[in-house]
Amino acid sequence: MTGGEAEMDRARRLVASAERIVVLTGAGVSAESGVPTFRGEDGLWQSHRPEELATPQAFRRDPALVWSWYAWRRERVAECRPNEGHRALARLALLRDGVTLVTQNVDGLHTVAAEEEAEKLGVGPEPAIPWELHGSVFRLRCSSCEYREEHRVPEEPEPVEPLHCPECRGLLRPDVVWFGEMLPATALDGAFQAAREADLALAVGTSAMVHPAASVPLVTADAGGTVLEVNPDATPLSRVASLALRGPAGELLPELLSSEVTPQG
Ligand code: BV8
Ligand code: ZN
Repeated sequence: MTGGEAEMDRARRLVASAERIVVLTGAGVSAESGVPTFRGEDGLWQSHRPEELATPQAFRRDPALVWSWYAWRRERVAECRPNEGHRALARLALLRDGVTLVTQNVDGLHTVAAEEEAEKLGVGPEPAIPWELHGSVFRLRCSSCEYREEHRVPEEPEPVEPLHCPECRGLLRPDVVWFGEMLPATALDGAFQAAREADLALAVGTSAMVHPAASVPLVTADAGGTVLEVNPDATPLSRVASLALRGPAGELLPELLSSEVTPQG
């Protein structure tokens, strides 16, 4: 058995013996779907710095620039499909109790995978719908009142100026969490509750640099649980991980979870 096979074997045994699993995903889980990551060489933030775009100050300073960056990302993501990594995670959550998916991603691909895999299994998608800690580019909210709406990519090209709220005429903005903004309390509580109760945390495709999201696996480790990292590169989480599978999630997750997600029958 090669090193990689021995690691995979150990990782599969960790998953099989876990009672409760919390999974934290980052942009890396969507890389093989063609969604650019943030900090990689083709990352979104090579052309722009996060402070320029993913902050409320940037939106106040130049709403059209920030709006059009998100419109461009929505159009990019709308062409992307869940990959086998998303699907393996969705099937794990649908077929096993005690699995909670948590994502930092705003691309909605875990939810598409949940709905499609649940349809195939003839079950409801709820167990595989992730806590979206940083929101979604496919939802808009008003920057002045509580108004929110789903926002799919329209047929015609998106306007470059932000839309206005039908309730108060305020500027609509992407329903994502910008730097310096609070994370949605329900998602944050759900994620950290699951992390405290988990005996295994999977950290998949995240550079583990953005907090408080990156702390989810740390909470499991602090509570005596095990951390398993799936990432081609090492990250700040690697030091608390008992095991790391160094490679692409789209290949490693189906292999890691195959025995868990083949419908018994
Ligand atoms: C808050 C939404 C407080 C918008 C995003 C100093 C120290 C610690 C913290 C801070 C600090 N200074 C400031 C802070 C707080 C700040 C923060 O953490 N900053 C960091 C950068 C230092 N956090 C915040 O501001 C948060 N809010 O703290 O509020 C507060 C308190 C009281 C009152 C008010 C406020 C809000 C953070 C949310 C920011 N929003 N996104 C948008 O998407 O445009 S963050 C952004 O980064 C994305 O959400 C993304 O998900 C997240 C993390 O990035 P990753 O997902 O990890 O992606 P990345 O490209 O970095 O890495 C990809 C990984 O995948 C790599 O490791 C790569 O190796 C791997 N990979 C590549 N290919 C594959 C792969 N893995 C597997 N398979 C592959 N094929
Ligand atoms: Zn409004």
